[in-house]
Amino acid sequence: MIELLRKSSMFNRRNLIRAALSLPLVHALPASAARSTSARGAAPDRMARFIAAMPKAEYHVHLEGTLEAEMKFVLARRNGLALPYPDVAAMKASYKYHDLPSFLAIYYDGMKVLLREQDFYDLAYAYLAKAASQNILYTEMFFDPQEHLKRGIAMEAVIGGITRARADAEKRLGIQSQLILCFVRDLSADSAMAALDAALPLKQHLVGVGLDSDEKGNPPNKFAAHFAKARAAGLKVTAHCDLNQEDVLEHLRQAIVDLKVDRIDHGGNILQSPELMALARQRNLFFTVCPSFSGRVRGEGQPIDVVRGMLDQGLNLTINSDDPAYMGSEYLNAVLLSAQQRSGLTERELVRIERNAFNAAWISDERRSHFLGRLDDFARKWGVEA
Ligand code: ES4
Ligand code: ZN
Repeated sequence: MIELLRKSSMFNRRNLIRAALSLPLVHALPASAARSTSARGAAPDRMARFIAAMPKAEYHVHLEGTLEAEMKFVLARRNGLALPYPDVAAMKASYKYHDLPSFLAIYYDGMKVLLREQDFYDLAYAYLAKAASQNILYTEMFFDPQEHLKRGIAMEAVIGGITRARADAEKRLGIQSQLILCFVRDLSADSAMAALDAALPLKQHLVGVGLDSDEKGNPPNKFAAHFAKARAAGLKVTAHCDLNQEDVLEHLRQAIVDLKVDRIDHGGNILQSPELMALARQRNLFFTVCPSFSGRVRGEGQPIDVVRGMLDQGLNLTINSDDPAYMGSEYLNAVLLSAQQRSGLTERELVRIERNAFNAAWISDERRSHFLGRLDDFARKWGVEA
């Protein structure tokens, strides 16, 4: 269990000493983020305990979206930067968005405190420690290097810090992870290619490339050459098809048919296309759904619940936390519990979702069997039939 902070100020002696010693900033996480789901409420019920104890995997988490306000203050101070908010509460109160662009503006502004290799280390280690504390055995994490290159930070510092944190987290906490470089789709195609070229010498630290940020006017095909080059270098390919975006069905079609991606991030609007659903089933495609950000497809009639809809349509969905620091500091256990309540998930369906998650991993068959075995043991112990 992660120790809770006793002082409200993040600039207490302990944190300053920790920063000076370059120790992980995991203890700088807010109490709400550090508390496990099972600790919520006086008498945690079986479902919360079930979700907390279940072996899990996560694929749709933007590392920069795990940058908690508390850590922003620590890093800003360490890097001699001023923040436009007097304290953590005021900063968190500013996290108000109503759509993807208004969310992204806050998210990109927030990451400006990340300057040095150690900052990327601290960011990644804090997320991995949080994930390990929630029984996440394995995660593939996104990062947005173009935003950091723009601020003059070297790709080696970004990937180097995250890679060092991954190694330490595996050694100390047992959590395994890989890294996915995302192209920021609303920047130019040249900027994305420059990022890919800067990253390819470090490709042994990456498992794949992805596509995120503002979708309007930025279809997957804009990145056909980038995806082809990444594939030729041995990397996997995934793409966001965020919910209810302009031309989202065409974006899904391009991703699935033209680019033949290995996975889809979000993708809930596929429920509006029987043809694309048939293709996704045929291809055994996995979807990384984030119900905190995009739980319902808006169509002609009643909004459709994505989690329930995908399960009932026999699509392979996984459930993920996306940008937890900007979504009420809700990490995977809390996200799963909300989804369980909202979408009426049974324990059996929750196990099916995590089985999907281990099947979605870009890992060897041996590692996959090991993780699936852990999940089977869990299901047996809790009396849930496979
Ligand atoms: C994102 Cl939810 C979402 N969609 C697209 N791009 C993103 N970057 C961070 N979170
Ligand atoms: Zn995302």
